[in-house]
Amino acid sequence: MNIIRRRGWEVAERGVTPEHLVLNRRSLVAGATAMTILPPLAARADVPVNPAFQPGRAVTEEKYATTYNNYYEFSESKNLWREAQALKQRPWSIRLDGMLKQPRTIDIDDLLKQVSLEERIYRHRCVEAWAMTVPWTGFPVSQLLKIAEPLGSAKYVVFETTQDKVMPGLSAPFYPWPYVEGVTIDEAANDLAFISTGLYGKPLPPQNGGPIRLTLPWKYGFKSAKAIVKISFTDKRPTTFWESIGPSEYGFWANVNPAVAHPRWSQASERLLGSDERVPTQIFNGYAEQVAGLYSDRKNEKLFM
Ligand SMILES: Nc1nc2c(c(=O)[nH]1)N[C@H]1C(S)=C(S)[C@@H](COP(=O)(O)O)O[C@H]1N2
Ligand SMILES: [Mo]
Repeated sequence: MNIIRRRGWEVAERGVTPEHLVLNRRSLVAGATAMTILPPLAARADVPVNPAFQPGRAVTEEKYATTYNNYYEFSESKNLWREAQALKQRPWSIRLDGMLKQPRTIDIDDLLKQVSLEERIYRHRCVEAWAMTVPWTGFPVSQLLKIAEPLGSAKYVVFETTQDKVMPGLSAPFYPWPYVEGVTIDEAANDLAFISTGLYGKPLPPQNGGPIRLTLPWKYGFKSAKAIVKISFTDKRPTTFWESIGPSEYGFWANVNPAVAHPRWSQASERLLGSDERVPTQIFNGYAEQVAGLYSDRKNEKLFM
């Protein structure tokens, strides 16, 4: 007989309940103890699940999403999660800078008190053609815009990743650190644009970009900058990290499109983490209804790579 030792909070009926419901219920129970020892607002288990975001496919098992990562500050390999634990998640502050009413530095926990957290299940599509489906906790970027109060003349929001001594990749030559990503203000204001502070009902693990990262599910994953320490507003399009390394391979817009191949491989399908199943890739990663309108007046731009 197979004897399974369960921790107190694990639910027994896992086999008959859809995976994401199990995850939510489990984290609800786990939350009671987690809240007393963890930062209070990062990913409380009692945040409402937003039912508007149905991923249309199974949620990826947590162990795959948290052990197969892209995070070049740590390593070029996918197996960096252990090393990433060295990145201290508190204290953590974020510089709000550039074309906004009042440049300032804000503590992450002060920021989290000013937003309403929710959980959303999003599809994620890496430009390398692997994909996952995960429940993020966080808040829409539009709430950040309200707090930051950019000037009417600002056209872009730029997100910058921390540069910490525990990140061995920073000493690798060639890469133009810090990791910088950006979107237009109207993209940032779209309801899909999200700032994540949690994953699977828990505080966002360092390897996934904890304590705070961008999550743009209709764009290739490299647009979603991790471990954000600076958010600035500008009227000039920023040169983003991957774009400056290879502009023909990783453009500024980077919207998912199965019909536009990467110079070195097709983007027609993707491999789901965990099952390794190959499924067709969808235009805007399946979020065209929400975001296609952002691009109707931008036909002259290289929108898809
Ligand atoms: N700072 C930083 N952010 C980053 C990256 C990185 O190397 N450094 N990799 C990007 C890429 S290519 C992807 S696919 C996603 C991966 O997120 P995940 O590891 O949580 O799945 O993070 C993005 N954000
Ligand atoms: Mo990626």
